[in-house]
Amino acid sequence: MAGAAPTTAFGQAVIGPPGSGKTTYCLGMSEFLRALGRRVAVVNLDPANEGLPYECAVDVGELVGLGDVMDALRLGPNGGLLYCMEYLEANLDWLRAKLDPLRGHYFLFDCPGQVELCTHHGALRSIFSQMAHWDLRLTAVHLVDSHYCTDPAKFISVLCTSLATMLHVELPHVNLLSKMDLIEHYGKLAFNLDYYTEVLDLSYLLDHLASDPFFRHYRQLNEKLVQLIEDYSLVSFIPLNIQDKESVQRVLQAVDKANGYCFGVQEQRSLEAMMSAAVGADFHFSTTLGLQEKYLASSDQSVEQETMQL
Ligand SMILES: Nc1nc2c(ncn2[C@@H]2O[C@H](COP(=O)(O)OP(=O)(O)OP(=O)(O)O)[C@@H](O)[C@H]2O)c(=O)[nH]1
Ligand SMILES: [Mg+2]
Repeated sequence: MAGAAPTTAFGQAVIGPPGSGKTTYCLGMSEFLRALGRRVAVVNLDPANEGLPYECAVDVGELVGLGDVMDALRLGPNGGLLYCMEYLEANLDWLRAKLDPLRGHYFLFDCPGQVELCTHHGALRSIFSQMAHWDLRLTAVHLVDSHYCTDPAKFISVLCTSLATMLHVELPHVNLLSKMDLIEHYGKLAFNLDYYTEVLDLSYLLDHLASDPFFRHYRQLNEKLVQLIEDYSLVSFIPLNIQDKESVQRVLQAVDKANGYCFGVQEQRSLEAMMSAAVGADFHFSTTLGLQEKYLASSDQSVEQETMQL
């Protein structure tokens, strides 16, 4: 049988600003994956997370507590959190000892929301990089609240943060616009949703901003920022409604492609994934979506194996 060595593990590092929906995503994605028949282990790497809605296989809170750190070192919540991540970085043996018995599982890492951890602080990147040495192949799943689409200035700042995160974290990367179920409540968007997800011609955003007397003064700055984003040509988004199975399926498809899961242990799966990549279409997943839906409805645990063999 061709494919990855049995020790290779796959998973997702779920990152994004505070309140973007990371913990909710971990719950929704873990339920979806279990319905597909994958063995899932959710790892909480956020010491600030309280009352976790999912069953947690490993909790960083067992290693270091945010409250203890704040009290002992007289730090605020932000500084305390950064210290906790540095402490984890310095004690990765603990994490490895927790993860090794879970080999064979698909990992979801629920990460802290401090933006600096993903844009310039080194601890989280170093933890991910060490995991790669443990043959743990992660996709960074970066959630951004779709609310930001409603304001062109906020959307430009989100594009900058997403680009900085992609460059800093150094993992295969998928950006998501979360909470799509709420987008209609936020008011009418200035452009079609595709415009925000594809991130193509940003000059329209500039024109839209120029109509605001405040932002007119910053046109040159915004032009340079937009030019930078377009020059890298890296940022795009997938819309996510965590309640909608098709939406979660589309996300999973992109994540599996990014971390190589779809080229994994089953020869058949590898072949179909390679054909998909070759023809530039979602050959395997889209043809089996109907079947997966059917099995999801009946919660059949063997669905993934069966669909892979089609
Ligand atoms: N309507 C809606 N609400 C959501 C969705 N995802 C998350 N929420 C809500 O948004 C709030 C924040 O969600 P969390 O999952 O805790 O966000 P988080 O990114 O883990 O937050 P931090 O851990 O504080 O950084 C909660 O009240 C969730 O119920 C979604 O897809 N739709
Ligand atoms: Mg959380």
